Amino acid sequence: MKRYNPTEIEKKWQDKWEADGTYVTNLSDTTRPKYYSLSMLPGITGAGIHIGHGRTFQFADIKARLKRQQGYNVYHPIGWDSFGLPVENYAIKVGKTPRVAHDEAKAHFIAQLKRLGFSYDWSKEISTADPEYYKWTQWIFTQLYKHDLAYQKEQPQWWCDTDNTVLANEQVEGGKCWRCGNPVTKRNLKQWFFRITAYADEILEATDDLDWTDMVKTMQKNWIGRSVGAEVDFVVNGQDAIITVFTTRPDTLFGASYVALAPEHSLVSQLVNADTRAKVEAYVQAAQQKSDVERQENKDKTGVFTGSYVINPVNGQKLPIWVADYVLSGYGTGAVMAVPAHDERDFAFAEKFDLPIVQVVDKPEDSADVGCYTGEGELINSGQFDGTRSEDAREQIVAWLEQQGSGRGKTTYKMRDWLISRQRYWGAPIPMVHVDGFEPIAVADECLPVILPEVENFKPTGGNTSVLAQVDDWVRVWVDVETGKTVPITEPKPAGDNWREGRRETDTLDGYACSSWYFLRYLDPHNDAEAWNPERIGHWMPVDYYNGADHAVAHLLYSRFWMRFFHKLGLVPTPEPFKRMMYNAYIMAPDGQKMSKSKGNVIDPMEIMDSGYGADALRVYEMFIAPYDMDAPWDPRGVPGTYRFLNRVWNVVQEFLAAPSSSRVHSSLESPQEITRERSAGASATREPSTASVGGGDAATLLRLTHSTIKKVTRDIEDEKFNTAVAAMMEMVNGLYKFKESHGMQASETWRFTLESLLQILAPFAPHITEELWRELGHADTIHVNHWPKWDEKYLVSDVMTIIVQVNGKLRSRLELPADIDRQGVEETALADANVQKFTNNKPPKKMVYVPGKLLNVVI
Ligand code: ANZ
Repeated sequence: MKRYNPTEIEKKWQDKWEADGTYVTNLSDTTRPKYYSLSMLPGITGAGIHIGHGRTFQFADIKARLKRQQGYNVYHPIGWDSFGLPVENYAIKVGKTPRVAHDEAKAHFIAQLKRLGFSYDWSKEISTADPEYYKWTQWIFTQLYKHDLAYQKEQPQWWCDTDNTVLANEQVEGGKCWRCGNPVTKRNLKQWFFRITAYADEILEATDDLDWTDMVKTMQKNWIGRSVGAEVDFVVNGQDAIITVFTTRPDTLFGASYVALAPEHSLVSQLVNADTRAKVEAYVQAAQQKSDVERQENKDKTGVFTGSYVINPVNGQKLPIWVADYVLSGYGTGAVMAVPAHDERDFAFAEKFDLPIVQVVDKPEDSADVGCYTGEGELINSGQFDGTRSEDAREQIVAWLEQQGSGRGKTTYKMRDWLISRQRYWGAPIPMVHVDGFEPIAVADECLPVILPEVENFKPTGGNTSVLAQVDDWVRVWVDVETGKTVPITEPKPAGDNWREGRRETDTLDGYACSSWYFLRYLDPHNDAEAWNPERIGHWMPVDYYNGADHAVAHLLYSRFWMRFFHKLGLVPTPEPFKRMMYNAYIMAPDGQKMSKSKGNVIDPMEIMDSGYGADALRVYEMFIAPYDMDAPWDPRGVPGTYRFLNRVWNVVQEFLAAPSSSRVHSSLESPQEITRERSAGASATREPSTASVGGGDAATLLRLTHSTIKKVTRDIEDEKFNTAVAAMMEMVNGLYKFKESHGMQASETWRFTLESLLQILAPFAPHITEELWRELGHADTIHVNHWPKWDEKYLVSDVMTIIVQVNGKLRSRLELPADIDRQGVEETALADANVQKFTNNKPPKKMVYVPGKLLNVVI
């Protein structure tokens, strides 16, 4: 019998698939239903992928394979997130240019992905650092600029001293840089932003309806952080100044006992007096050393009184104005009205500084809150609003304030505009030109791309610009201030009044910009006249299945923002890019820790495949290891286990091929090989045999097992329950071996149907072995296209029956019994049943009356 040798067959089929273009998609074919399955664009790093990444890629591959086998026109592309910090930092580490370091690392990536047998359409590969690609990233930038969604602003920005660049809010995690983990500081800089906040409401409102992993949806909503409330104006006592606060609880306005300003608030300096000035200034300075996170987490509240007061618009009360660092300058108005009785931070502050605590919302008697009550209730101590429910009072008090001209309804967001410029070399140049006395000028479409110049030394200097600022011939440029057309400075100045000397923008785009639209370019990757053809992508968008294990906030928010923008321009058919988005959990190292190079616990898929187990055994274990959303430690015994399973699949098919043919079925044929020849000449679909082929009830057992497994695996892949799909196939194979032991193996139609179905449902998980065996069974075409078995419910009807048991004519019990149980079996089970025994008291029955399949009456 031939032995299973993955090393031999896997390479063979990978080459054959490539030669045949098995996974190449005809994007213009709109006659079949489409399925667009995508893994998040891989970022290139030196180390290549480990088995955790491999698993993440595999989810979208399996979904693609299922649909391809089901007859869909499936698109499963691959490409590279080539620009950005990770690649540039890697290049610095290995002492090569980013381009060279990237290309070398990419070659290793490709080798890994190909060995793993992913069904990518390699003919449409893209890279975000190719000029043909970033030309269109730049074009999108100019479109955003022309629609007032890209702008420049000077303000304090997050700055990472290690990576020498500014960072977006989304790239600062707990006060630390997302890449290097070092604490960030702030620098005052003029930077480019995308106005994502203009889309905050739209994006937020569409989030609930998305068919996405809940955790990701929640993270998106929290990041946008919409708060509905009001702004209230407090007049400063004795000054011509107003302090506006943002509050989500205007219903508590009568309970305000002080107002607190962020240390950075612009009014602070004018509220101090000779006595307080020095103390306040010292406090403000100290606060600037702390990060927002520290300021918010700090339990011990700090603050200082300014010496001034405001007037509460609802009751004319004088309230002291404090400066406190728990109030953040970047949120709301940077000022709060403090209500210690109903807000915990204000409560802690009031206790510490001995400020009044006035309860204005009655707390329910059963409330467990001590000191401060943050829930809803009836208003008290609130003048004309006493007795009103706090939920209703919010609206009424805002209406009253609006009438008085001292407040208004207001919605705020935690999300800030998207900071997109970077002071680093390795990115798409921002396609803008500066000319004194003019607004920044967008480079004309026909002058794109603005090519990233080659430089000797690309390393960041730590200054406020990228090294591009030193490439004088590139920075200086002739520009038509009207049209944005550009001509190199080394050429003569063109004739005409509009031509000036300008300076190119020297910041580059953050990598996140490049990866916010790649799923559109995939659909039209070689188009050099436009970013994509709207008609063509009209058929293919949205992405049907999107998978990743990272970027739950930034990448998905940015992509949704751009997609909505394109939708408004009429360039895409839907406002949302990803129909179904799944976020998978991590594979941990065998020691239970996160896999990382620094911990030395990374497992390279190549190692496992090279040791002779092959890609299929690895792939099957990657899915079997755990549910997709549960972190799981890698078990070194896992792959040997799935390898044994695949061996059993291999061997049972070999036995079938060697088995004597069942004369009843194929009386005219000699051997399975001949059956095979007949089949491959005809229809490729597996014919369903009649129950008679292996003989009555025996065949029914095989068919039931097969149909129920087809159903389970189909449903499980649809629901991303990949691990239980594998378990079901393992059970099926165990069942086949048991059946074989008791009934023997025959080259029957039933066995053929069973084994071919098994190969078909296993194919997405183990594409190589299934292809090999499928061909051995005589098929001339690939198993991976148009071959998914259908189950027939008729084989799944339950084979149990319900028998009603009476004692002396009264219903006492119901028994679920196998349909083929005989009368004696029914009687014995009934007499042993606890409910029955309660009434028979173990006395032997006088007689028993049995209505077959329905009822047993025990007479005592
Ligand atoms: C009075 C009040 C009474 C508040 C009460 C809460 C409870 P979210 O939900 O996160 O939007 N706040 C406003 N601006 C702030 C800032 N810049 N820094 C720190 N805190 C700020 O929170 C809104 C609430 O946080 C606002 O409502 C305000 O306190 C505070 F019983 O106003 B509240």
